[in-house]
Amino acid sequence: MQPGPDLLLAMYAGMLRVRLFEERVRELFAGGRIPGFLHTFIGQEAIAVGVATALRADDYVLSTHRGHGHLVAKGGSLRGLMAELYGKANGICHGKGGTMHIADVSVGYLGANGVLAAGCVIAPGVALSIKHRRSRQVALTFFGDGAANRGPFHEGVNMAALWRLPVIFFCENNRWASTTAHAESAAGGSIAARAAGYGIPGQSVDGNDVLAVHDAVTRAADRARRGEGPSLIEAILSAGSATSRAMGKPTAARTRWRTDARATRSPGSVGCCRRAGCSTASTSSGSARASPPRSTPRWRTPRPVRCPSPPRHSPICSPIGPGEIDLTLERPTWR
Ligand SMILES: Cc1ncc(C[n+]2csc(CCOP(=O)(O)OP(=O)(O)O)c2C)c(N)n1
Ligand SMILES: [Mg+2]
Repeated sequence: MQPGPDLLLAMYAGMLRVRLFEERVRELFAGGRIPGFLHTFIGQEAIAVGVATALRADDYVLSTHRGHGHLVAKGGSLRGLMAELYGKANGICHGKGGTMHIADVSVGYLGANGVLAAGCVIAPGVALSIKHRRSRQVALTFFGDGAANRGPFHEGVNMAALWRLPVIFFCENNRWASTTAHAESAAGGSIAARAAGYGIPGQSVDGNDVLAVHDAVTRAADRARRGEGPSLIEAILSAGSATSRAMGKPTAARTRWRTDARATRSPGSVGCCRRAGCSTASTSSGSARASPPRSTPRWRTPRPVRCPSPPRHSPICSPIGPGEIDLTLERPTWR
């Protein structure tokens, strides 16, 4: 089914929102203002938005180490996310999670995860709960092409298929796992084709095509809600997405990757956004810089995380509005 103009516009705005947020995060990280490690979502915007717009607001998403875009598209708060990246007390996980451990249960985002393919075995557990509660929700887990070569992928798909659980296994194939090329590390080539071994539907889609992603997830979600079990979707990105790397020092493989004809087709790379009044988006959160750092020292057992109230933007994203983030930068207080 072809989405109407409102949904198309929302998709476009959502992809822009993800891209502009990540561009700002990348700048801040490069400037030493955000601590730790960083895997941005640049170049994979169509996947996050295609998925989020196909799911219900109460469906669950389990993310990867590269999860900012998934959260933003699912309706997560930009302020809360930016504050989390800064390690501030008003971050979505009180500044204790950081980029690879963000979570926001209030929007159905059950968490990023630094352990590759971990979501593949957590999602069947979530789906088992859905099945028991008969809530007709769906649990979608993202994982990378590298993660697809780990055991938990096979364990999770096997169990979900056996018990007909409402899971969507969604592989983001950006053709690289750190410095290892997919073509040189995955037997058989197609990850979607592995579905046949478990007797479930498997489909490859163009990961730069938001409509193709939306369509594939809509069908997989319908099937899951009908009680027919899981599906496997592989979204393939053209010649490597703009960020199939963590930010770090250049290596020979990274240099090779950079010479790929990448990003030219990536959906967030459109040039009209600044004219469209979105220039405030290339900024960091004012509340993040101004708010206090997390108060609990690292070595104490953290208190249970209290989830913030639902953010005001809908899962179908709107462009970043004036005031939502601002241009002012300061040295972060932990330094
Ligand atoms: C179990 C495990 N092994 C190794 C790593 C180190 N590691 C972090 S990212 C990464 C590459 C992941 O590639 P892929 O799954 O394709 O995701 P992408 O980074 O391309 O989005 C590796 C090996 C890890 N985080 N977890
Ligand atoms: Mg990859």
